Amino acid sequence: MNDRPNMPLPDLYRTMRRIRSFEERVAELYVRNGTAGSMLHLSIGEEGAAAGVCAALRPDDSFTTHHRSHGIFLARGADPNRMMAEIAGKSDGYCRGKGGSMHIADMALGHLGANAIVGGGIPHAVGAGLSYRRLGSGAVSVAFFGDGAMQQGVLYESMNMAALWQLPVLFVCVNNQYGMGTRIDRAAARTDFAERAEVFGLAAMNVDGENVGAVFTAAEALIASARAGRPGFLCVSCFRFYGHGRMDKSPYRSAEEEEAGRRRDPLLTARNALIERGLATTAELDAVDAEIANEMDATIEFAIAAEPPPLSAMFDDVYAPGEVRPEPMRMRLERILACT
Ligand SMILES: Cc1ncc(C[n+]2csc(CCOP(=O)(O)OP(=O)(O)O)c2C)c(N)n1
Ligand SMILES: [Mg+2]
Repeated sequence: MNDRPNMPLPDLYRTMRRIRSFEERVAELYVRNGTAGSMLHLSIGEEGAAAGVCAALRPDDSFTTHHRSHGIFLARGADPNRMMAEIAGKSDGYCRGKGGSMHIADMALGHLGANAIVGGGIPHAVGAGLSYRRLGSGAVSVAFFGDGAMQQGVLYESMNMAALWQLPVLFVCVNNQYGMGTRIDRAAARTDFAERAEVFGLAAMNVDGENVGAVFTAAEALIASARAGRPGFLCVSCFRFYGHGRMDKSPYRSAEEEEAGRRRDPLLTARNALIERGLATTAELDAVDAEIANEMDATIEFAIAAEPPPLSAMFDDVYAPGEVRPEPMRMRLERILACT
């Protein structure tokens, strides 16, 4: 664990606990048939990446994420009620229930959008970086993505452009070792990702996501560098504790691999470090966990009680005001049937 005096380890622990607790309730909502759609990607085991990087951001910074992103937005300060409502497809959600788990966005907190296309959000962060540079705003944009995106051409175009134009951008690869059922060493010829980013001229680091303090320290340095005009790349290695999505029982991983992976638990490691350093007692940390469990329990009730968006609002916020909206399916069918 890192020893920097300004490292907010108790806060980082709290953020990670809030993410895990929230994700456990997302799984519960799914089992209770309360989620909109079946595609849910939990980030349990990956909390160190979200908490460590987001703690190093400024309020005016922005970010884009991949599809496994509830934790990143929570670490940024998202309201868990509004997030759970979005996952449940309710109108109290961040995108009025129309984005769902994989398409949450919120300009107020600088969330430029989660994206279900592997690598899809990366160039958006570069675009944001370009605008910050031209406006001289001093802000940084972060692109979060999985190791699957390391094999996508769009990442390399984006890294090149960011390096060439010296944009305030940080690329963060959350390397959970798998893209669905494919282990990284079956998809990548070389798995040292910082080495790849370095040749583009980025300031690049690999860090162990089990150690949230190390993630924070690395992110802080790389974000400062990006702000000063040298973009960065951070690869955070971690283990996805559960399947790719809620339907995936990970048949491609052995019980031994799962057990060893789950021992790399960033929460447990931070908890032990807090106790060893005398920064918190077991009882205090148990109280933090219990308080967070209560807060997150309430998100399920909030999401279930919230209203779904009315059918009449289907195209609101989807089409620009004044734009011609598509003819509703029923009217279209009636028109076609009337002609026959
Ligand atoms: C361009 C593209 N190709 C394939 C898919 C299907 N797909 C969805 S998630 C995923 C795996 C992504 O793995 P990774 O980037 O490592 O993220 P993780 O799920 O591990 O968090 C794939 C192949 C997709 N969404 N987009
Ligand atoms: Mg992955």
